[in-house]
Amino acid sequence: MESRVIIAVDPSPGTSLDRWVSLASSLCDLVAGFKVGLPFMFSYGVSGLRALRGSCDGLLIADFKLADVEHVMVSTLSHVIGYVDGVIAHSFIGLKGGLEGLKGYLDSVGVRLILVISMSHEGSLDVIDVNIDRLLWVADRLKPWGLVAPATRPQVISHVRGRAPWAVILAPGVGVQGARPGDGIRAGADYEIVGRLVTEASNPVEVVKWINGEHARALRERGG
Ligand code: BMP
Repeated sequence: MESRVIIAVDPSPGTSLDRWVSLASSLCDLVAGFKVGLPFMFSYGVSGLRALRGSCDGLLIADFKLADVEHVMVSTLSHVIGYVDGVIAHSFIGLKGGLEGLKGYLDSVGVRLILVISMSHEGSLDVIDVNIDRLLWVADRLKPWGLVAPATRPQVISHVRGRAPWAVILAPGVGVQGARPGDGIRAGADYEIVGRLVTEASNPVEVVKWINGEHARALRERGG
């Protein structure tokens, strides 16, 4: 079975790049890929991203949670676009002058767009989740490759799965944030994003093997 795990690489200050490059090499055959965000970019810059890319040929996702006007998002991404397979943006910025242009740019360079539909923290209920059907409308108009929905609220994943059968669903919140490995997959996600549960483990390889086993069980339980 192909792994459904995407590792979130979120270095705390002072961590060496070598640590992440060797982690990525050691996990490469066991995971679907890796996701980096602003902590990684501020710590190691574009050369760090290039080094991570070189350490594993799995999926590499730039998670800058973009939420700006089109030309600023495109200009931001132009620095990293040669090294990543996917990019995460917020869906609430809407289509005209925002996501339409971003999608056009990413299509032209063969990089996948992933939109945030709901987040794993409680604050997502304040604004984002009460507008979830509108955000799904944005996604439906654009048909990005992927959508983010929280493993911490599996009922939201089921809702997104029902409304967007065409989407690859990525579910964060597994481990430290409270969801158990498999919760997201069981609810209809394709991948679970896992950070500290793996990256702070004394034996990341064993933890990933365990998560892969839980995912296999979740897939059997959901019948797929
Ligand atoms: P951890 O598994 O260590 O809690 O990390 C979660 C990762 O998923 C982080 O990289 C974070 O940016 C990301 N994430 C999240 O936690 N909740 C969301 O709703 C969306 C995310 O991308």
